[in-house]
Amino acid sequence: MEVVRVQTIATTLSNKIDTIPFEFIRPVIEQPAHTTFAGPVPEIPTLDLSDPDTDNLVRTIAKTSSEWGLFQVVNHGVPVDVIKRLQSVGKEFFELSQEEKELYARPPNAMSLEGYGTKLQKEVAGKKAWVDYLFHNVWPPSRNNYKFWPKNPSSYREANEEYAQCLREVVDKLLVLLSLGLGLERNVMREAFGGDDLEYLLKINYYPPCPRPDLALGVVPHTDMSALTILVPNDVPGLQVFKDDHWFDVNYIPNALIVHIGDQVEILSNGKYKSVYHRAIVNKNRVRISWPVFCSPPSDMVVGPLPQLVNEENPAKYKTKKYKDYEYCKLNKLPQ
Ligand SMILES: O=C(O)CCC(=O)C(=O)O
Repeated sequence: MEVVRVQTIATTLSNKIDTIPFEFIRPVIEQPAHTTFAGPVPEIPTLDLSDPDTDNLVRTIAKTSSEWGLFQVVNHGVPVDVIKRLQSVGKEFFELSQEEKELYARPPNAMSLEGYGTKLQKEVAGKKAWVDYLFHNVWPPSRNNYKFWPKNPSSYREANEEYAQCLREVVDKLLVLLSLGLGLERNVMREAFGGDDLEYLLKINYYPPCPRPDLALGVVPHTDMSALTILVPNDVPGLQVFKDDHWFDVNYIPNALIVHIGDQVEILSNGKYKSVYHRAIVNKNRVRISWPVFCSPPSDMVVGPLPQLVNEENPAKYKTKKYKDYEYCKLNKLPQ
């Protein structure tokens, strides 16, 4: 069965004002217009990785990872040009003809998430999100399936490989700071997630302009099943985070990396760090694009609360299981 992409629907609607198909209209309790916090947004911490005061970095990352589960990173060492190239080739891919994009379509019922236009989870009441995707692994090279990497533009592969290389250094630094923030040795988290075998899955979210952004959602509320997710958006805001019963906008900081604490870090830390509950809203006039990279343990890696963090007063709050079993339950909405 042919799937109609949101980008195609948006183009067809562009001459009509103020209408979107019924299946994109969220129930009132989910609609951004009714649920976005309207007052001054409390500041979500920013981590300056060039800060020579490691104790300060550790304190900041531990506090924001416990309170928000999200922070932005500046002076992270990923050159601006590398980010710009990643964004430029991704945008060019989505501007190709529909026919050319479909060459990379995720095969129906595939086990892997990789491919174009995929829908990750079944939604309640048949509702749809206002977004198209491209997913493919970017690290380690042995996990890359280049049939899902666009050949056009021709620099797509180089730009993505370059970005993945740079990101590895940032992720390693963040895992050290997160370990120190729990009073652990510096390499504990990195090793617990597989060390050099940590896997990086890139997703490009393409949110076309939406005639009724007040009624639709780009990505529905969720936490990430990864250990960490590192995201770069284009300059159109849209990411929102849920805290203290409110949906807050995450502000756009040019060239910053947005870091989500994922479920595996929450589990490993036995709940000290929080996996961030978040969603994405869409824009009336402008295309929003985001590039999250989900950094996850290899599928056979067993993850559970670290024994160093569990005792009689603090019993384990989560099951210990293989990452692939966690992923299966999460994708199929089964209890963990
Ligand atoms: O686009 C964004 O800012 C958020 C994307 C996201 O949460 C996701 O793709 O899982």
